[in-house]
Amino acid sequence: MSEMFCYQCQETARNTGCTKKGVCGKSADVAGLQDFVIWQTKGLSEVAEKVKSEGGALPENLGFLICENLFGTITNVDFDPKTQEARIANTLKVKGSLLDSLKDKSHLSQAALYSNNDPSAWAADAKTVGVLAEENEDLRSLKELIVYGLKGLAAYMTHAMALGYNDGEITDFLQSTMAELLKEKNMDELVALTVKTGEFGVKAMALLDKANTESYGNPEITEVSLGVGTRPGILVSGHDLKDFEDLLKQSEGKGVDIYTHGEMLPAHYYPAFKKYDHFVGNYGGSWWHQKEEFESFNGPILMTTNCIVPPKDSYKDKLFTTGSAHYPGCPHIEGESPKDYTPVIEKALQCEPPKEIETGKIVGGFAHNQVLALADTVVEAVKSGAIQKFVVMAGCDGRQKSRNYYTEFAEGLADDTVILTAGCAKYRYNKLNLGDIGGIPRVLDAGQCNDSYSLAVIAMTLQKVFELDDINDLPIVYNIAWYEQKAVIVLLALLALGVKNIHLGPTLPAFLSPNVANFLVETFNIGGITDAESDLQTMMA
Ligand code: SF4
Ligand code: SF3
Repeated sequence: MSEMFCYQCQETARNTGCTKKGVCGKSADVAGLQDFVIWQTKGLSEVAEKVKSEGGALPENLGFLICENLFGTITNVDFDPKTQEARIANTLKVKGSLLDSLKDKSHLSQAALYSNNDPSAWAADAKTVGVLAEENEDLRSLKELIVYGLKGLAAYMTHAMALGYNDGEITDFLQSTMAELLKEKNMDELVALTVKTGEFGVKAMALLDKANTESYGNPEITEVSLGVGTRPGILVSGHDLKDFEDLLKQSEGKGVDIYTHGEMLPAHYYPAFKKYDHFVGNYGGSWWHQKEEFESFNGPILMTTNCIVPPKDSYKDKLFTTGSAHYPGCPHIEGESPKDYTPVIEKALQCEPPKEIETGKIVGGFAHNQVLALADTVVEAVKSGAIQKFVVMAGCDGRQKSRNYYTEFAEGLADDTVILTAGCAKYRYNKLNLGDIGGIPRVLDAGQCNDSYSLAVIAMTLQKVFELDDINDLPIVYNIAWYEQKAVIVLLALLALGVKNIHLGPTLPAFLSPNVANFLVETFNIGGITDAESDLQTMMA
């Protein structure tokens, strides 16, 4: 038996599965503990369903606990065996007290009844409860597709909850679906559950959009500086805007500057953050460049979520994690908002200012409200033929060389096309000078990966304006890059909205069995990618 098995991300070994150590740097121990977290979260969900059926009460924070457990197993979020163990211990505790409250414990699964509190047993027990425990490759494929979608959904819910927004219907769905996955299911039932996961993905992204925009205003067109100032800096990465806001407030007037990295870039687009003079720019590119960029930044880094790359010693003591993000040996900011960021600020004051690695500006802030404010101009440009096509190039970036494809594809697009983007995939082309069409930039960045919701809102609005029956009749091509599980929920959400003909790259997920991949091709006409030149011809025809 292999030491571990994980195939949840695009960079999985040989595009089949990581079996010794993750390509991401995850150890076999942590992989096993994460399998155990998922298994026990299913067990807890099953017990919770049973308590509900008996009319019993559930702890108020159960939805949050399930979200946190799922979030902590997403690629590049939590590399620390200690925190994975703490998640398991807490899950067993909550589950234990729910079990005690049950009148009838018959017909419960092994996951529901498991009660061994000894951490040394978990790694061994994890061997029998991981991905490969489901022997049928098609059932396994669909079950994992659902779990990965739920992981992404849970991450978005965690961010919404941090801003005080919740929706019991969504957390109930998470819980009941995790419980359902312990039951015997046939293909049709799992397909139905997959579709439903996508529908709830739309709801979760809409909720997070509401949370972000009601808390911080609607994103606006914004020029973001890429250069550096003369004061020491703090670099913030990941996706959590609440953490970002707290740090901004606490660091004001302290003699430090705040920069964004990776998926935090869209923080610049929110009106509420523009008032901070010490919020000065974006430093570097997408997540996988961090080893060089975190080193040359000189100051501390705050990782609010994924994507963490195992750090170099040169900045390990300056890499602070918070929330679900953890890395062994890196300092962690504990607690709930407002968290105390004093250690990060103090660390910054001992550091040199960042070393400049580029200069210039990029433009973003084209979320739904801003684009719809420009709707007349956009619609006119489409009607006049100045804009022939939109290309949705949202999703993730990654290390693989083959992702140069996305730069080549963007460069090769005709001058009358506009790229709609969200997520860190944008770093493959957002610094190219692609110009504008009558004042409309040719790259419209809506924000983080969850802001793919904005792209869907824009598409649905255009569908109405042009009075089309089918969203697929719009002049929009979808060429999406994926890496981790948030992209899975974005994909399922787009399918739930009726979007067809999506191209997914740079490779199709290893967790899609040939039959499940065929099903997606036949039902939704999902396709892969080839090379930029050929794809430009076929997709843009
Ligand atoms: Fe491998 Fe990706 Fe799993 Fe990491 S998250 S172990 S790279 S499949
Ligand atoms: Fe990027 Fe990790 Fe997915 Fe949020 S930060 S899109 S890869």
